Amino acid sequence: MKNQPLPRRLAALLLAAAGFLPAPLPASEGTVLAAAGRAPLAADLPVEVALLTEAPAVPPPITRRHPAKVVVRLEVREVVKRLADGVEYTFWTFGGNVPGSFIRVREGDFVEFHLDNHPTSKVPHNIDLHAVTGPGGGAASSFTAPGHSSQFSFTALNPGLFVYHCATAPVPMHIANGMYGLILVEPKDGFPKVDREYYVMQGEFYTAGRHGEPGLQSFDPAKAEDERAPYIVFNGAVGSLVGDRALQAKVGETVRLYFGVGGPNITSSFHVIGEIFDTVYLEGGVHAAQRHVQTTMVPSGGSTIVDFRIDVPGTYVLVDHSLSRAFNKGAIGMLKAAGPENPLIYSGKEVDEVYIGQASDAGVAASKREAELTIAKDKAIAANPEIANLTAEIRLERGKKVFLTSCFACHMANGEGLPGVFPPLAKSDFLAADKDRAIKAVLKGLSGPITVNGKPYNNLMPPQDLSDDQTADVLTYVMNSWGNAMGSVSAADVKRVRSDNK
Ligand code: HEC
Ligand SMILES: [Cu+2]
Repeated sequence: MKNQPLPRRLAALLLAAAGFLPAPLPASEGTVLAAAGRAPLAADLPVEVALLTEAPAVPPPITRRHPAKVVVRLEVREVVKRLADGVEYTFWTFGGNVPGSFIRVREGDFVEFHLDNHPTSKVPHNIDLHAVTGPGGGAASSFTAPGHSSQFSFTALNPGLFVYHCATAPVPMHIANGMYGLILVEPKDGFPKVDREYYVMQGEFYTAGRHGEPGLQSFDPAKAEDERAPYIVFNGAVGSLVGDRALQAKVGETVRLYFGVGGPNITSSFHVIGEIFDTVYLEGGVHAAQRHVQTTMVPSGGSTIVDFRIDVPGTYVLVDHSLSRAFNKGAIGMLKAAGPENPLIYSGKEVDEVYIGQASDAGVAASKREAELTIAKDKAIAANPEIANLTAEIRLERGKKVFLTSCFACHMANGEGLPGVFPPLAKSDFLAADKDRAIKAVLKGLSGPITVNGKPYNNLMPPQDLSDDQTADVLTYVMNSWGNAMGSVSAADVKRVRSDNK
């Protein structure tokens, strides 16, 4: 999804929305109120399903001029994704991405909020929306165990741009893993129209490894306590707004950024290099409180709305102007504006490559080429029979060790299982028939009636807490032991099955 061009993504979302949004109701706010003769009750309100978007897209402005009951469905998912080139992290997300899905409602709307926690989640989560008036902002009513769903409602009394986040203990850890997003409560009469709206959020990641250290990184609680973040980024990853993923605009257009800071700890000195914010809605309030601003301070758990007009073409660079964060930790993004030059305003020359370093076109091209070469190298190594044999042998020995720790208690050291209780892995037709199903059994467990080599089993295998590599190794071992010759499983296979949340 992340790599799809924006317009296509938005178009897909709009199409999806068209299918389930009810036709707009003719009633104006006045008639709804008058018909009821009192403040409208939720039951009187027309019902809408909120259209949620993935950053940097923003749902379209609300055009209705009356309150509605808006149903919001947000799903928490724990997913492994890219944090930087070669670096991965297990993100805890509202909707599958960091930041969480953008929610847009109108002042006075009655919001029926559903929080689903995907069954593959490891821990419970909840949500505290700063737009909610009431203790905990929804947190107490939304505590949701994996595989469960909870519901609460609130009236969006105050317009503005609000942060939402998980508030399950340890709260800083849940937020540091990516559990934050923005909810916009549009004022009754809306905001002034602009040509483009984008969603950007800053947050920091406390990885065990240093910045750039490759591999799957774990959360480091000591670094979080000391606020020593190796990564400070926009939209959940280094480079999520550069190269092909840069924000787009044209000369003469007005752009609005809905910008928030998830934190959990670090305040942003938000700045766009080469632009001046024509209007800043300070702290995400609804008053165009300041004009002609260079840098605006955004607290952790806070937001801002900035509007500016693009006068000359080129690349505008979004940064946290606490600049080590931009140039060393990742807080750098781009807005690319196409259109005719205007030498009266600016005499020209594109932003200097030396200046933006890795985020420049040359840097982005280098990253892409590096990724291609790494794939080519892995292919070349895999194609070398000697290396391939040694790799396979290492993998079998490693897999045997995993088997002897995690599987043999039930499936027995010789893979024969236990009649009627634990099915055999030796010569198992069930195992041979479907590799992905076997991976899934190890990752997510298996229960219910199955038939193995003609014999029925109806028992429960608990999920095995193994890494992608360990899972690949143990299954490869199983598939090549006790007379089995069923091929092999790679870490990439496991990763694919793990992230396939069905
Ligand atoms: C606590 C006991 C237990 C452990 C530990 C266990 N399993 Fe299982 N496994 C089962 C049971 C029970 C079933 C059948 C589940 C059912 O009836 O639906 C099963 C089914 C399977 C199946 C599919 C059926 C077949 O025979 O082909 C595979 C493959 C499998 N296990 C592999 C593994 C591997 C690999 C490990 C170690 C990483 C492992 N299991 C650990 C109990 C266990
Ligand atoms: Cu959480």
